[in-house]
Amino acid sequence: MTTLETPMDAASAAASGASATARFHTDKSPYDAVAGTPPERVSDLAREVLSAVHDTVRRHRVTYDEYNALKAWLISVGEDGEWPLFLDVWVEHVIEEVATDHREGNKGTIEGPYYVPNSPERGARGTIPMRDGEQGTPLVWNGTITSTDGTPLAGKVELWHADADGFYSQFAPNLPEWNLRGTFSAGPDGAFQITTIRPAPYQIPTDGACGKLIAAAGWHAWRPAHLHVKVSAPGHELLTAQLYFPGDPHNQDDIASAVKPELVLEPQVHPDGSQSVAYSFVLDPEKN
Ligand code: MBD
Ligand code: FE
Repeated sequence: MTTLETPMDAASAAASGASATARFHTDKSPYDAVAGTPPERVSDLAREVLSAVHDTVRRHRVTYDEYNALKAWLISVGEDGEWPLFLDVWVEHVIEEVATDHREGNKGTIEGPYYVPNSPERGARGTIPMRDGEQGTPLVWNGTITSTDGTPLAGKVELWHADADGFYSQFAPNLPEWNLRGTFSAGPDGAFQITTIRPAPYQIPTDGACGKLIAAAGWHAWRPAHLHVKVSAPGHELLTAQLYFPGDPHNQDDIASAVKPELVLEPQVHPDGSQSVAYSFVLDPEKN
């Protein structure tokens, strides 16, 4: 893929936001998939969202000063490139819930703003791209991909995650392009083994518009440490998920509301300090 032309001299909300917005625009037009939406549906959705806003204004007697602050803040969400961040943190979890509530296979969760397709291929057993001396606890992950009927699937696991400082390559400065991003292809037995490091808990940028809302509301900005995956196989529904680590305090109060008990790993700690974990995926056949 093409390198995103975004200045990133320092890890700032505007820089990671601009990268996430640029990344979103490199995907095919999001409008194409909804080109056939009837006006009645557009009207219903827009009306109901606006009614919810009107009700809130009436119930809380929202003032002109508050209305002007809202305008300024909404403008700054765009200026900081933080619409992907805002939507994925505070809205996507319900979209995902509705989109996947028919599934019998693995639970999934939100994608978030930092996925990049076509990460380097590492085969069925391999190490994710990382720097020499990459900080963080080594983690070896064994798993399989099967269909809901137990058939092994020669599927793919795309894995991406933050480093030990909580930074994602291509969205924070001074990281190799594909750091901690890799694609693993299971063999006919459905088995894969991935070597990586444990990521750190992740604080969403505090110096942009989303951070301003969090501070003004007295919330916190943390997500628990997590591994992002997309798991795919021919004839099966794409699974987008995140995996979490036990004991992370933010498993209880994730700012993005994306933790599910089925997605919490049970790693084993070895005498040398490294860790290993087993976690497998069951994919739902596509229905047509
Ligand atoms: C992340 O790393 C993330 O996974 C989500 C959902 C939002 C912001 C940053
Ligand atoms: Fe993330």
